[in-house]
Amino acid sequence: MRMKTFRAATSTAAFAKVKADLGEDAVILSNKTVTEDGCKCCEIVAAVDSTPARTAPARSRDGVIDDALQESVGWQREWSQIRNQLLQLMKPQMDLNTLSPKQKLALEYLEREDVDEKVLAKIYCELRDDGTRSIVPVLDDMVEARSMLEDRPSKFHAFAGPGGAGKTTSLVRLALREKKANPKARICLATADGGRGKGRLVLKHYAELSGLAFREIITRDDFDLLQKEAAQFDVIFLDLPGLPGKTSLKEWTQLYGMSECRDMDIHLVLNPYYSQRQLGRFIEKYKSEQLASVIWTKLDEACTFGAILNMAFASGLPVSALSYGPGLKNSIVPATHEKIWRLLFMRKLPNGDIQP
Ligand SMILES: Nc1nc2c(ncn2[C@@H]2O[C@H](COP(=O)(O)OP(=O)(O)O)[C@@H](O)[C@H]2O)c(=O)[nH]1
Ligand SMILES: [Mg+2]
Repeated sequence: MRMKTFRAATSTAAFAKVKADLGEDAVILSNKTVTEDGCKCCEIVAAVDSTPARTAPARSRDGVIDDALQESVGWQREWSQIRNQLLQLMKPQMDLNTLSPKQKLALEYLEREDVDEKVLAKIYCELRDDGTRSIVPVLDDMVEARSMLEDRPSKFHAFAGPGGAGKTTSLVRLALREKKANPKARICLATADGGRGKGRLVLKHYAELSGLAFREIITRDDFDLLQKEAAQFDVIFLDLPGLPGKTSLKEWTQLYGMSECRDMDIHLVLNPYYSQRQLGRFIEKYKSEQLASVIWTKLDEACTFGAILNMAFASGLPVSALSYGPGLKNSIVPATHEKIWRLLFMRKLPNGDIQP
């Protein structure tokens, strides 16, 4: 067993060092806040089995490709073949002419919006036996629209997602909206994204300007403390960092002691122009019982909106908010079915602008 101590400004940064140095199999032995040169930082002690890994013999270039095809992507290839065969079998049955002209047109619109074949097949199956059936209730059953604060009164609302997706901006905007709607609400903005500094400063700035409390989470000790003082707040918005490399949300929330917090909803912030495969990756990376909704941002930069339907179908997650501009004012709204259908069928943003 090889043991090593790592220090960094946040647990996220220290954890990234552990992974880079000791690899994926490293076990965390301790994780605490320490003071170094007068500044708080995170210290992680990690260990790894010291038996040297067997190094693979050098391979020719062709050998490397053969290995790759046989091993890592083998099952993907197999699955994709099975999937294609299934779709081929279904296609003759997916005869759009069996639908009413209105139903057919609606399905063609969705196809234009990059709605996935599996989703189209499901809608087709729901419609084909009843020419009078509108597509709207079928879609209503597929995507749930749920307002974050009204429908699930959790204390902690954490914002997760890839770097640059719009987590910090959405958090600030939703917090300011809540403050405006409920001036007496006791709101806390907390950040666990100390790594690159900018998001942290944005939150601190808006918290100070708007009279909201601000807390910084560097290690699990800070989160423990915030949980202890949670009773003095009505809602705590928590900004999470973009997770490095292969780190999953579950792994990360365990590191900070957040995975045991029963009073926490995590919202996944995504843009509609991520590819279908990328969204599939995110579903894996951010899988968690605490995951409560998707916030769609940068709608104003997208040209199709099928991803909203595809993601709801693949993950079963409701949509809680729609963001359609970089500004802080009038650029995010709670999601409703009507707003989602306007995006999908008319490319109409919540502010009425039509996307080209
Ligand atoms: N056009 C547009 N820009 C956005 C939207 N939401 C966020 N942004 C911008 O995207 C950039 C990254 O946002 P940020 O909240 O820092 O992302 P984070 O890394 O996920 O926290 C910033 O420049 C934001 O102004 C949106 O809905 N539309
Ligand atoms: Mg941020």
